[in-house]
Amino acid sequence: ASLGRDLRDAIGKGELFLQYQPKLHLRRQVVSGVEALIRWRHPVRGLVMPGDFIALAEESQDIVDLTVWTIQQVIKDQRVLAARGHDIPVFVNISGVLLSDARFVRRACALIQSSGVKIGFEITETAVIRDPQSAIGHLKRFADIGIVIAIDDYGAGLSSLAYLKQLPASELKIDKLFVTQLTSSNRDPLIVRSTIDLAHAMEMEVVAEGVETASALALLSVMGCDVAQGFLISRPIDLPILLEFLARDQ
Ligand code: G
Ligand code: G
Ligand code: NA
Ligand code: MN
Repeated sequence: ASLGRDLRDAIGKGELFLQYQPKLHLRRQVVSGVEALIRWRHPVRGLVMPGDFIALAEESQDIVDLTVWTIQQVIKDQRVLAARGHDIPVFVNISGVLLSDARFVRRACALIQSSGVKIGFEITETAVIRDPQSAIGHLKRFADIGIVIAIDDYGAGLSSLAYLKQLPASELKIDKLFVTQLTSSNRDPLIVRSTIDLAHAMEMEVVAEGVETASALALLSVMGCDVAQGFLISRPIDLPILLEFLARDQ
């Protein structure tokens, strides 16, 4: 059987689940948000990672139901976090195809607005370039109802400063491509520092992804990076483990 066909049933069968990766605020030394990452417990193939099924879901339109399910799950889980005293935004990755889908935008806004929970969306610039007018308009609607917009994988895809300056984003995530070898590369530190300066000039917070070493974390702090995410801080983890991690963190 094909993975794509199985995916259609996976949501109803409860085979999808979320893990959460903390985002550490460097000056405040607190977890200021978490990113939700989807996984699929396939009955035959075992654990399937999003890299192996998100593209299929985008082709088949199953991405709509998958993302609505993710938002609903995140709303439940964010309430659990808030009840334990961790009222921090949970970020959902939003596929580019959904940014020009007016029906999805209405559903997502309705769910999130009525929930009252803190949610962010991570979107790539490549997604915006596909249909800029529509994407930028929809992102403004998200931002207007309090959804935090983060630009994901900055520097790794199709990028245009002409669009970047129009996006209602408050967070810029530097791609891990520039971060994982930060302290052993000649050019990565130059790229990271100039990206931090650019983001700050546009009044955005900067998140470095792919922070794997203490030396990278130290250099990012010196460079004025605001938030760090990566295996050094924590791998993506299940909600109960996240709650333990946050309890230790206080
Ligand atoms: O967790 P992992 O490193 O395997 O994630 C791989 C990719 O899958 C990342 O690019 C991430 O943005 C994407 N991804 C994870 N969860 C979701 C999701 O819920 N929706 C979408 N569209 N992409 C996701
Ligand atoms: O495209 P996106 O940025 O959403 O991808 C997130 C992916 O990056 C997740 O699959 C996650 O498992 C992975 N990831 C998170 N932290 C690290 C890290 O420190 N190093 C590497 N190599 N990958 C990471
Ligand atoms: Na992401
Ligand atoms: Mn990313």
